[in-house]
Amino acid sequence: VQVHYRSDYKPYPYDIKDVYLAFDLAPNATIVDTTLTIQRKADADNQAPLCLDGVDLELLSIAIDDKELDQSEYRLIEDGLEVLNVPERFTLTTKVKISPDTNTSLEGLYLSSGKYCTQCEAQGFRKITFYPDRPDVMSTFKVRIEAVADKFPHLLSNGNRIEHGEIEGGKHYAVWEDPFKKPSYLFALCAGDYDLLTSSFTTMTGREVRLEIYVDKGKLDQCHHAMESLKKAMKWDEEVFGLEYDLDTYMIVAVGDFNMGAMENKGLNIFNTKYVLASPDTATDTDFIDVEAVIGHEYFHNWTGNRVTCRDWFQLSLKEGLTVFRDQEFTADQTDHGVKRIEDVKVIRSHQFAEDAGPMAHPIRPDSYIEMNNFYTVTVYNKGAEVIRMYQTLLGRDGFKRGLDVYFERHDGQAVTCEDFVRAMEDANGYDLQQFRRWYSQAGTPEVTVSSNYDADKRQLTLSFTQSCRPTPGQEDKEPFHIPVKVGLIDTLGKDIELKPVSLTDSDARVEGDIVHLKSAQQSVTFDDVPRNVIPSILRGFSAPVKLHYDYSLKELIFLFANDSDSFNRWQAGQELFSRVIFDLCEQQEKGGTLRFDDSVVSATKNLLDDNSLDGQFKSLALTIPGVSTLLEQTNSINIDHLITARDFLKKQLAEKLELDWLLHYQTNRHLGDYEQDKESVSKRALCGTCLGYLMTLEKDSAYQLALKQLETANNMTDASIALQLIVHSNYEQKLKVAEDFYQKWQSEELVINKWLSIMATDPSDETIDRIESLLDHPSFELKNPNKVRSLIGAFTSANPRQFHRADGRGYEYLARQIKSLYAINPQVSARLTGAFNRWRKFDSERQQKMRQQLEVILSMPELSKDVFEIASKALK
Ligand code: BAL
Ligand code: ZN
Repeated sequence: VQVHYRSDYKPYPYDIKDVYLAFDLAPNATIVDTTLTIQRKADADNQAPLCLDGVDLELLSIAIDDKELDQSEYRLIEDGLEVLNVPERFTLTTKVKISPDTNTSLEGLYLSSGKYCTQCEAQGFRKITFYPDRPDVMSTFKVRIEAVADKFPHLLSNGNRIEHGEIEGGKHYAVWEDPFKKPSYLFALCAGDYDLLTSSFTTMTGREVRLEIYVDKGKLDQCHHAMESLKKAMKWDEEVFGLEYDLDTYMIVAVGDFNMGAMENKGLNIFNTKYVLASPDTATDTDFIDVEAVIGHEYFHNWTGNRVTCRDWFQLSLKEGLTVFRDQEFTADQTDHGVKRIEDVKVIRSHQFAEDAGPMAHPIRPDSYIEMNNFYTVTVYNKGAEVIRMYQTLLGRDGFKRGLDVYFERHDGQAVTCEDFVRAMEDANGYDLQQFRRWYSQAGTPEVTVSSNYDADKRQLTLSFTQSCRPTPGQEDKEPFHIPVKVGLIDTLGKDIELKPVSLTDSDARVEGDIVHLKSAQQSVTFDDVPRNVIPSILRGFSAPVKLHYDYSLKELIFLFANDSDSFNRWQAGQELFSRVIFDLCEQQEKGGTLRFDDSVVSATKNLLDDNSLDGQFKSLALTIPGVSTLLEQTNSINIDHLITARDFLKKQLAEKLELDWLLHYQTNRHLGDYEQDKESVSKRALCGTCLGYLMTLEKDSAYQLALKQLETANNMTDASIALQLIVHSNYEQKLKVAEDFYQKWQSEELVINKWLSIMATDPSDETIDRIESLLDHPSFELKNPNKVRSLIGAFTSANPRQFHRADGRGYEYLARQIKSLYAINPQVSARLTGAFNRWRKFDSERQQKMRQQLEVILSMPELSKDVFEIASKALK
């Protein structure tokens, strides 16, 4: 296998001045005629061969300046084509045949559910035609599409439609021109019979943009939220960043078979239906927010990704980290900043920290890859967004904005690097980001340990910090990071005191406002005028993506849980409190004896539940015990049975001891009138779900009846799906009947059935593995559909720790079997699933051995895709 290295970058020796593509669409024999106007770059070697990428293409003809090449003049090589001795300026025409109907990888051009669709990022364009398929080759595209008119009334590509008409034999055509230069990964084509929702948006300079959303027939009533979200995103980007849309039309096409969430192709976004379709009946409150966020994300890419793109794929975080940050800010502005921050950090803690600690650990700007698709990761995306957020923390909102302005001024229309971004931030602000650059080059989660020392005579509090970062594959030693740590000091009444830092020595950390700048392995800061018994609140707002260690007493955590003015740290205090109880219960199990924990944890929980000043969504988050994957990241090795038992024990005890409280809050927040979607209603539904979740652990008939009633009377999918989940995950006798009724009711709504599949797959009971085995043959399941695979198999491996990690190894065997069925069909999705084995070293020796065995089984599969090979082989290294 070939490993690609960032350090090997070389500019492409030719400019592709323009591209003309003509598609004659047919399921097994689509013909693609390509004409490229090519010019050798002034500084390129005049002997440089013309190298084009191409995969699964049948070459029918090739010509230079209309002269057909004979076979001695070019060479078909693995995954490409080489033409030697080309002139300085020429046109290259190629004709290839491809088969969209049999393309199950969902990369390149594929036909699914009777519609043609493309996915070209990262390297799918090479499955369409021979081309330098790399992001630094930018060109203007003109595209002609021809197809049978009745089956494919809509023929779409990027930019503006400049021509269309009928042709003989029941066919028609359309010609599209995109005036903006773009790399091949932003090319898109869609053809099919859709329903269309149109609207328009007037930009800040008064231009009228036509907005179009294309969906499967019959789904029009489910796209209004997406349309409203698009308008909000367009407005928000103008207001917050001064960025305006640049084409006359913005199109979104929703497809059911899609590897990613969505794709930002210039002027023609292609979306997974999951992030377009939403109605209260079929989508949860979370789905509504996710749709808005992903619509925003793809829209924001028009500037951060399309107008300024990546020089090479190692720079992916340049566009993704930045765009995730932008979509996070957008959602926060539409919803609630505190709640949004907690939700984003949960992803970092449960998934990104796991990636940093495993065999696939990589910096946000990776140094090498075997398969680029494996690097669309939580590290590149979400940690990348945390790095962008730190710029804003260091430079302030205005400084960050100034940096972005310089970035766009300098690089509009270019393919650039993360280094270019750092320089723009530095130059715009006169700020030294030399050490900050280590966030781009070093993998792993930094750990910050803090201790405090109070000098009563001087009324001074000193915080001493150390930072370190464990080795990751290929990076043994790490240099200190520049870490902005936001701190507060809270007095005994629960109020923040004013921070008065005293500078003692040069080695002290610099303090600016409430930010302590850690730059060395060990540093301290001292604050003046500090009363007795002040409690530090550290890493407020999760100001850096690090693990923080501070030895709080139980009492201090409870105090922070009740008082911290920083809502993130208030939530965090509760999470740490629950985690501490759980790990303590694990130790008790090691020793034997009855399990117990301090009553103060119960009263802290009750106090939070009863706090009328708090929003229901915050309460719901604060009262949710950390999940198993988050807990796993807090320890190096674990007895998974003990961990799950401890977590269940804590939840059940809190349920029992506060039974009347959960019930009271459930009843007072339960809304029985018409469905509303305002913030208050969403908050109430969230809190009700949490309360019902506690009550259901009691395994009482009264709780079952409550959940059943909620399911029966629900006038929205939020209430229905949580009730269904709680019933299916309980020991309620009739649960399978309830599940079957739900299936019958919703079988025609694919996205609802995907929720149903996930709920079935995450039932912690021992029968689940047999059930999900038979669900593979269920009419609702389809191995070729990534959403189904993720809903059933992905949910089982990532959200059913009890059954996936069964001591008998059947969970692991199940996964390996599914990978075997899938890797030839869809390499990308199979590789994602394989990642479920990444943390095998954390478990007991029997489980380790069983997981390793399955990884070996996977590696021995014939003609294994390089996607899966990379994940499985790195896991075993
Ligand atoms: N560029 C791939 C999909 C996304 O991040 O928007
Ligand atoms: Zn993106």
